[in-house]
Amino acid sequence: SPVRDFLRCLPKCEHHIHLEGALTPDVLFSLAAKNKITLPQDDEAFKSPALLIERYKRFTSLDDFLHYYYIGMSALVTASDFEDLAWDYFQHASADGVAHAEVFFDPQAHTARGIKYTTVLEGFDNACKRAERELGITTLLTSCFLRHLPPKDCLELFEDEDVQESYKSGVVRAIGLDSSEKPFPPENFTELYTKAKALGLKLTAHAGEEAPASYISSALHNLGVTRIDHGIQLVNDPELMQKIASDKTMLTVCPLSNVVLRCVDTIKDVPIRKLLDAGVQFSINSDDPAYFGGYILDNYVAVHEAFALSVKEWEGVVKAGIEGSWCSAERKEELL
Ligand code: ES4
Ligand code: ZN
Repeated sequence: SPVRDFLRCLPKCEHHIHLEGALTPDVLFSLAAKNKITLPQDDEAFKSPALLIERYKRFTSLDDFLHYYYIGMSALVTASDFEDLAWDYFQHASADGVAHAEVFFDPQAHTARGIKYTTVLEGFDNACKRAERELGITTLLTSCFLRHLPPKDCLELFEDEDVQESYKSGVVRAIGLDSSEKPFPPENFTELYTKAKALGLKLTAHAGEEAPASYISSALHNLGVTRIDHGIQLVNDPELMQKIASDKTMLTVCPLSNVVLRCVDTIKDVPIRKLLDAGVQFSINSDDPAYFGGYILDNYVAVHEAFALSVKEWEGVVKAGIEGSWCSAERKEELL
Protein backbone atom coordinates (compact mmCIF):
# COMPACT_ATOMS: atom_id res chain seq x y z
CA SER A 1 0.00 0.00 0.00
CA PRO A 2 1.13 3.61 -0.51
CA VAL A 3 1.06 4.31 3.25
CA ARG A 4 3.15 1.22 3.99
CA ASP A 5 5.62 2.18 1.24
CA PHE A 6 5.89 5.74 2.60
CA LEU A 7 6.51 4.44 6.14
CA ARG A 8 8.98 1.80 4.91
CA CYS A 9 11.09 4.47 3.22
CA LEU A 10 11.44 6.66 6.33
CA PRO A 11 14.91 6.34 7.97
CA LYS A 12 13.64 4.45 11.00
CA CYS A 13 15.54 3.62 14.18
CA GLU A 14 14.39 0.73 16.34
CA HIS A 15 15.16 1.05 20.07
CA HIS A 16 12.98 -1.57 21.69
CA ILE A 17 13.33 -5.11 20.39
CA HIS A 18 14.19 -8.09 22.57
CA LEU A 19 16.20 -10.44 20.34
CA GLU A 20 14.74 -13.43 22.20
CA GLY A 21 11.34 -11.99 21.27
CA ALA A 22 12.14 -12.59 17.60
CA LEU A 23 11.92 -16.37 18.14
CA THR A 24 9.04 -17.61 16.00
CA PRO A 25 7.13 -20.81 16.90
CA ASP A 26 8.56 -22.57 13.80
CA VAL A 27 12.16 -21.78 14.77
CA LEU A 28 11.37 -22.61 18.42
CA PHE A 29 10.17 -26.10 17.48
CA SER A 30 13.06 -26.80 15.11
CA LEU A 31 15.67 -25.65 17.66
CA ALA A 32 14.00 -27.67 20.44
CA ALA A 33 14.22 -30.78 18.22
CA LYS A 34 17.83 -30.11 17.25
CA ASN A 35 18.95 -29.38 20.82
CA LYS A 36 16.80 -32.15 22.39
CA ILE A 37 14.98 -29.69 24.62
CA THR A 38 11.66 -31.01 25.94
CA LEU A 39 8.84 -28.47 25.75
CA PRO A 40 6.10 -28.59 28.44
CA GLN A 41 3.95 -31.67 27.91
CA ASP A 42 1.09 -30.43 30.08
CA ASP A 43 0.30 -27.42 27.87
CA GLU A 44 -1.66 -28.15 24.67
CA ALA A 45 -0.18 -25.02 23.08
CA PHE A 46 3.21 -26.76 22.79
CA LYS A 47 1.80 -29.55 20.63
CA SER A 48 2.51 -27.62 17.39
CA PRO A 49 3.71 -24.27 16.08
CA ALA A 50 0.19 -23.54 14.82
CA LEU A 51 -1.33 -24.07 18.28
CA LEU A 52 1.36 -21.90 19.83
CA ILE A 53 0.59 -19.10 17.35
CA GLU A 54 -3.07 -19.34 18.41
CA ARG A 55 -2.11 -19.17 22.10
CA TYR A 56 -0.04 -16.04 21.42
CA LYS A 57 -3.26 -14.31 20.32
CA ARG A 58 -4.74 -14.80 23.79
CA PHE A 59 -2.19 -13.32 26.20
CA THR A 60 -3.92 -11.91 29.27
CA SER A 61 -1.05 -9.85 30.73
CA LEU A 62 2.70 -9.17 30.65
CA ASP A 63 3.29 -12.10 33.04
CA ASP A 64 1.18 -14.48 30.91
CA PHE A 65 3.38 -13.56 27.91
CA LEU A 66 6.63 -13.84 29.89
CA HIS A 67 5.75 -17.44 30.85
CA TYR A 68 5.83 -18.37 27.12
CA TYR A 69 8.79 -16.10 26.38
CA TYR A 70 11.05 -17.84 28.93
CA ILE A 71 9.99 -21.34 27.84
CA GLY A 72 10.54 -20.39 24.19
CA MET A 73 14.09 -19.20 24.68
CA SER A 74 15.05 -22.45 26.46
CA ALA A 75 15.44 -23.89 22.93
CA LEU A 76 18.44 -21.58 22.31
CA VAL A 77 21.71 -23.34 23.16
CA THR A 78 24.65 -22.72 20.82
CA ALA A 79 26.27 -19.48 19.69
CA SER A 80 24.96 -20.14 16.18
CA ASP A 81 21.38 -20.50 17.56
CA PHE A 82 21.70 -16.97 18.97
CA GLU A 83 23.34 -15.68 15.79
CA ASP A 84 20.67 -17.17 13.52
CA LEU A 85 17.91 -15.71 15.70
CA ALA A 86 19.36 -12.21 15.61
CA TRP A 87 20.16 -12.46 11.90
CA ASP A 88 16.55 -13.38 11.22
CA TYR A 89 15.49 -10.23 13.09
CA PHE A 90 17.98 -8.00 11.22
CA GLN A 91 16.72 -9.27 7.85
CA HIS A 92 13.15 -8.35 8.84
CA ALA A 93 14.36 -4.98 10.11
CA SER A 94 16.17 -4.31 6.84
CA ALA A 95 13.11 -5.25 4.77
CA ASP A 96 11.06 -2.86 6.94
CA GLY A 97 13.48 0.01 6.30
CA VAL A 98 15.31 0.13 9.65
CA ALA A 99 18.57 2.10 9.40
CA HIS A 100 19.74 1.78 13.01
CA ALA A 101 18.78 -0.87 15.58
CA GLU A 102 19.45 -0.87 19.32
CA VAL A 103 18.67 -4.38 20.47
CA PHE A 104 18.02 -5.92 23.89
CA PHE A 105 19.01 -9.31 25.16
CA ASP A 106 18.40 -11.09 28.48
CA PRO A 107 21.63 -12.78 29.64
CA GLN A 108 20.20 -13.99 32.97
CA ALA A 109 17.52 -15.99 31.18
CA HIS A 110 20.34 -18.00 29.60
CA THR A 111 22.99 -18.15 32.33
CA ALA A 112 20.29 -19.40 34.74
CA ARG A 113 19.94 -22.55 32.58
CA GLY A 114 23.65 -23.13 32.14
CA ILE A 115 24.36 -21.26 28.91
CA LYS A 116 27.51 -19.17 29.11
CA TYR A 117 27.26 -15.38 28.76
CA THR A 118 30.07 -15.51 26.19
CA THR A 119 28.10 -18.01 24.06
CA VAL A 120 25.05 -15.73 23.97
CA LEU A 121 27.14 -12.66 23.27
CA GLU A 122 29.26 -14.30 20.57
CA GLY A 123 26.12 -15.22 18.64
CA PHE A 124 24.38 -11.87 19.01
CA ASP A 125 27.54 -9.86 18.31
CA ASN A 126 28.29 -11.89 15.15
CA ALA A 127 24.80 -11.09 13.86
CA CYS A 128 25.22 -7.38 14.67
CA LYS A 129 28.52 -7.26 12.77
CA ARG A 130 26.96 -9.09 9.82
CA ALA A 131 24.00 -6.67 9.80
CA GLU A 132 26.41 -3.73 9.68
CA ARG A 133 28.43 -5.34 6.86
CA GLU A 134 25.72 -6.85 4.69
CA LEU A 135 22.64 -4.72 5.42
CA GLY A 136 24.19 -1.34 6.27
CA ILE A 137 22.24 -1.25 9.56
CA THR A 138 24.13 0.29 12.46
CA THR A 139 23.56 -1.58 15.72
CA LEU A 140 23.97 -1.33 19.47
CA LEU A 141 23.62 -4.13 22.04
CA THR A 142 21.83 -3.46 25.33
CA SER A 143 22.13 -6.05 28.08
CA CYS A 144 18.95 -6.19 30.16
CA PHE A 145 18.61 -7.25 33.77
CA LEU A 146 15.58 -9.25 34.91
CA ARG A 147 13.83 -7.23 37.60
CA HIS A 148 11.93 -10.22 39.03
CA LEU A 149 15.28 -11.65 40.19
CA PRO A 150 17.00 -10.48 43.40
CA PRO A 151 18.98 -7.26 42.82
CA LYS A 152 22.04 -8.97 44.31
CA ASP A 153 21.89 -11.61 41.55
CA CYS A 154 21.83 -8.79 38.99
CA LEU A 155 24.83 -7.14 40.63
CA GLU A 156 26.65 -10.46 40.64
CA LEU A 157 26.18 -10.88 36.88
CA PHE A 158 27.16 -7.25 36.32
CA GLU A 159 30.45 -7.85 38.17
CA ASP A 160 31.23 -11.08 36.28
CA GLU A 161 34.56 -10.94 34.46
CA ASP A 162 33.15 -11.79 31.02
CA VAL A 163 30.34 -9.26 31.45
CA GLN A 164 32.74 -6.51 32.52
CA GLU A 165 34.92 -7.35 29.50
CA SER A 166 31.92 -6.95 27.16
CA TYR A 167 31.33 -3.46 28.56
CA LYS A 168 34.98 -2.43 28.43
CA SER A 169 35.42 -3.68 24.86
CA GLY A 170 32.33 -1.77 23.74
CA VAL A 171 30.49 -4.86 22.47
CA VAL A 172 27.71 -4.05 24.98
CA ARG A 173 27.12 -0.31 25.25
CA ALA A 174 23.98 -0.01 27.38
CA ILE A 175 22.00 -1.70 30.12
CA GLY A 176 18.25 -2.07 30.51
CA LEU A 177 15.72 -3.45 32.99
CA ASP A 178 12.89 -5.73 31.90
CA SER A 179 10.66 -8.70 32.76
CA SER A 180 7.74 -8.68 35.20
CA GLU A 181 7.19 -5.02 36.13
CA LYS A 182 5.08 -5.11 39.32
CA PRO A 183 6.01 -5.34 42.17
CA PHE A 184 9.65 -4.76 41.20
CA PRO A 185 10.16 -0.98 41.15
CA PRO A 186 13.21 0.69 39.59
CA GLU A 187 14.67 1.88 42.90
CA ASN A 188 15.55 -1.77 43.74
CA PHE A 189 18.32 -1.44 41.14
CA THR A 190 19.92 1.87 42.15
CA GLU A 191 23.29 0.33 43.00
CA LEU A 192 23.44 -1.55 39.69
CA TYR A 193 22.70 1.58 37.67
CA THR A 194 25.14 3.69 39.67
CA LYS A 195 27.89 1.20 38.81
CA ALA A 196 26.86 1.00 35.16
CA LYS A 197 26.86 4.78 34.85
CA ALA A 198 30.40 4.91 36.28
CA LEU A 199 31.50 2.67 33.37
CA GLY A 200 30.02 5.13 30.88
CA LEU A 201 27.23 2.78 29.81
CA LYS A 202 24.00 4.20 28.41
CA LEU A 203 21.03 3.59 30.70
CA THR A 204 17.43 2.69 29.99
CA ALA A 205 14.66 0.80 31.81
CA HIS A 206 11.19 -0.52 31.12
CA ALA A 207 8.82 1.67 33.16
CA GLY A 208 5.15 2.58 32.99
CA GLU A 209 4.17 -0.37 30.81
CA GLU A 210 1.71 -1.95 33.30
CA ALA A 211 2.89 -0.14 36.42
CA PRO A 212 2.00 3.50 37.20
CA ALA A 213 3.88 6.66 36.20
CA SER A 214 5.65 6.62 39.59
CA TYR A 215 7.85 3.85 38.11
CA ILE A 216 8.88 6.28 35.37
CA SER A 217 9.89 9.01 37.83
CA SER A 218 11.75 6.43 39.92
CA ALA A 219 13.70 5.23 36.86
CA LEU A 220 14.63 8.82 36.01
CA HIS A 221 15.54 9.96 39.53
CA ASN A 222 16.94 6.80 41.13
CA LEU A 223 18.51 5.06 38.13
CA GLY A 224 19.53 8.08 36.08
CA VAL A 225 18.14 6.64 32.86
CA THR A 226 18.09 8.91 29.81
CA ARG A 227 15.39 6.90 28.06
CA ILE A 228 12.17 5.12 29.13
CA ASP A 229 11.00 1.87 27.53
CA HIS A 230 7.21 1.86 27.01
CA GLY A 231 6.31 4.73 29.37
CA ILE A 232 2.70 4.86 28.21
CA GLN A 233 1.45 5.49 31.77
CA LEU A 234 3.22 8.86 31.59
CA VAL A 235 0.00 10.47 30.35
CA ASN A 236 -1.49 9.93 33.82
CA ASP A 237 1.06 12.37 35.30
CA PRO A 238 0.86 15.65 33.33
CA GLU A 239 3.57 17.34 35.39
CA LEU A 240 6.07 14.54 34.76
CA MET A 241 5.01 14.52 31.10
CA GLN A 242 5.98 18.21 30.77
CA LYS A 243 9.34 17.53 32.43
CA ILE A 244 10.06 14.61 30.06
CA ALA A 245 9.06 16.74 27.08
CA SER A 246 11.33 19.63 28.03
CA ASP A 247 14.25 17.30 28.82
CA LYS A 248 13.73 15.51 25.46
CA THR A 249 13.79 12.13 27.20
CA MET A 250 12.69 9.59 24.59
CA LEU A 251 10.02 6.94 25.20
CA THR A 252 10.28 3.73 23.18
CA VAL A 253 6.62 2.98 22.54
CA CYS A 254 5.49 -0.49 21.38
CA PRO A 255 1.88 -0.21 20.17
CA LEU A 256 1.11 -3.81 19.12
CA SER A 257 2.74 -5.09 22.32
CA ASN A 258 0.51 -2.83 24.44
CA VAL A 259 -2.63 -4.19 22.77
CA VAL A 260 -1.61 -7.87 22.79
CA LEU A 261 -0.55 -7.69 26.47
CA ARG A 262 -3.76 -5.80 27.34
CA CYS A 263 -2.06 -2.68 28.66
CA VAL A 264 -4.59 -0.88 26.43
CA ASP A 265 -7.80 -2.09 24.76
CA THR A 266 -7.02 -1.00 21.18
CA ILE A 267 -4.29 0.83 19.24
CA LYS A 268 -6.40 3.99 19.53
CA ASP A 269 -5.82 3.82 23.29
CA VAL A 270 -2.02 3.97 22.93
CA PRO A 271 -1.47 7.65 23.85
CA ILE A 272 0.22 8.65 20.56
CA ARG A 273 -1.81 11.83 20.10
CA LYS A 274 -1.37 12.88 23.74
CA LEU A 275 2.41 12.43 23.49
CA LEU A 276 2.54 14.43 20.23
CA ASP A 277 0.40 17.21 21.74
CA ALA A 278 2.62 17.37 24.84
CA GLY A 279 5.79 17.44 22.72
CA VAL A 280 7.16 14.20 24.18
CA GLN A 281 9.80 12.53 21.98
CA PHE A 282 9.07 8.89 21.25
CA SER A 283 9.97 6.10 18.84
CA ILE A 284 7.74 3.26 17.59
CA ASN A 285 9.01 -0.28 18.09
CA SER A 286 8.16 -3.97 17.85
CA ASP A 287 9.18 -5.21 21.36
CA ASP A 288 8.78 -8.99 20.75
CA PRO A 289 7.82 -9.27 17.08
CA ALA A 290 7.41 -13.07 16.98
CA TYR A 291 4.97 -12.95 19.90
CA PHE A 292 2.95 -9.82 19.15
CA GLY A 293 2.06 -10.34 15.51
CA GLY A 294 4.29 -7.86 13.75
CA TYR A 295 7.66 -6.24 13.13
CA ILE A 296 8.39 -2.50 13.27
CA LEU A 297 6.62 -1.56 10.03
CA ASP A 298 3.42 -3.28 11.17
CA ASN A 299 3.58 -1.07 14.26
CA TYR A 300 4.04 2.08 12.15
CA VAL A 301 1.12 1.09 9.91
CA ALA A 302 -1.12 0.33 12.91
CA VAL A 303 -0.33 3.76 14.39
CA HIS A 304 -1.12 5.42 11.08
CA GLU A 305 -4.44 3.58 10.77
CA ALA A 306 -5.42 4.69 14.28
CA PHE A 307 -4.06 8.26 14.30
CA ALA A 308 -3.58 9.30 10.64
CA LEU A 309 -0.43 11.32 11.30
CA SER A 310 0.43 13.94 8.69
CA VAL A 311 3.64 13.62 6.65
CA LYS A 312 5.13 16.38 8.82
CA GLU A 313 4.18 14.50 11.99
CA TRP A 314 5.72 11.27 10.68
CA GLU A 315 8.90 13.11 9.79
CA GLY A 316 8.93 14.51 13.33
CA VAL A 317 8.52 11.03 14.88
CA VAL A 318 11.39 9.65 12.79
CA LYS A 319 13.59 12.67 13.57
CA ALA A 320 12.96 12.19 17.31
CA GLY A 321 14.03 8.56 16.91
CA ILE A 322 17.28 9.56 15.23
CA GLU A 323 18.04 12.26 17.81
CA GLY A 324 17.24 9.89 20.68
CA SER A 325 19.52 7.15 19.30
CA TRP A 326 22.82 6.22 20.90
CA CYS A 327 24.71 6.09 17.60
CA SER A 328 27.57 8.44 16.69
CA ALA A 329 26.93 12.10 15.82
CA GLU A 330 28.19 11.30 12.31
CA ARG A 331 25.65 8.51 11.90
CA LYS A 332 22.85 10.83 13.12
CA GLU A 333 23.88 13.39 10.49
CA GLU A 334 23.67 10.70 7.79
CA LEU A 335 20.17 9.73 8.89
CA LEU A 336 18.74 13.21 9.37
C1 ES4 B 1 9.10 -7.65 27.55
CL1 ES4 B 1 6.89 -6.42 26.63
C2 ES4 B 1 8.09 -6.73 27.81
N1 ES4 B 1 8.01 -6.12 29.00
C3 ES4 B 1 8.90 -6.42 29.92
N2 ES4 B 1 9.89 -7.28 29.74
C4 ES4 B 1 9.99 -7.89 28.56
N3 ES4 B 1 10.88 -8.79 28.11
C5 ES4 B 1 10.54 -9.10 26.86
N4 ES4 B 1 9.44 -8.41 26.50
ZN1 ZN C 1 10.22 -4.69 26.07
